[in-house]
Amino acid sequence: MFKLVTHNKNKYEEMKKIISDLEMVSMEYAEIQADTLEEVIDFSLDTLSTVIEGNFIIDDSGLFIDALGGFPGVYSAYVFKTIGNEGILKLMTSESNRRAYFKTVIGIRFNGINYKLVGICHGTISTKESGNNGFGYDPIFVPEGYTKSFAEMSTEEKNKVSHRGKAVRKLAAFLERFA
Ligand code: ITT
Repeated sequence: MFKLVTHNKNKYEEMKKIISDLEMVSMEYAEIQADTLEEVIDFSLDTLSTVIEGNFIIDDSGLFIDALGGFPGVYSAYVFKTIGNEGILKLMTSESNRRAYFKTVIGIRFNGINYKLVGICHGTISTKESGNNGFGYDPIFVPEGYTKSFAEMSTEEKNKVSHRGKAVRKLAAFLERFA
């Protein structure tokens, strides 16, 4: 069993579909303020290693919107809690460039060493929310090559193209080889 440290059950459920050998350690931990997800991951792996025994993984993700200079990016959790999807759609009113991408960085603490795996999914911000599946920004994000949002997809369908799905498949290969 490999430990995923998160307080976000949705992340765990998506990952568990790809790596069944995953255990959720439910913990909300403070993150540093930094310019990149990678820096946040490095810091979190180091601090968590003082309280979590043995090997574990974490996931830090964000939505990067072109027209907003990459916002909400590393602030995705806070922005979702405060202005939410409605607020993002308002900021995007009358914006014709709707390109955006989701990025997941998976941090692995393995035998005392930090590793990072990245997954990116390009797409667009829709003009209204649609769908009830998934979580977070899923109702307003339409992945490239699709006409429906992540929230209108099953977990399996989302995993096929999503940032997290891509990063978790790399994690599966890592674990198969080294764990
Ligand atoms: P942790 O305990 O794992 O940190 P979190 O929810 O705080 O859980 P993040 O720090 O990675 O997670 O915050 C990213 C935010 O971006 C998160 O709160 C979601 O609202 C959103 N998000 C992340 N992945 C997403 C996805 O696959 N689809 C939609 N929204 C997502």
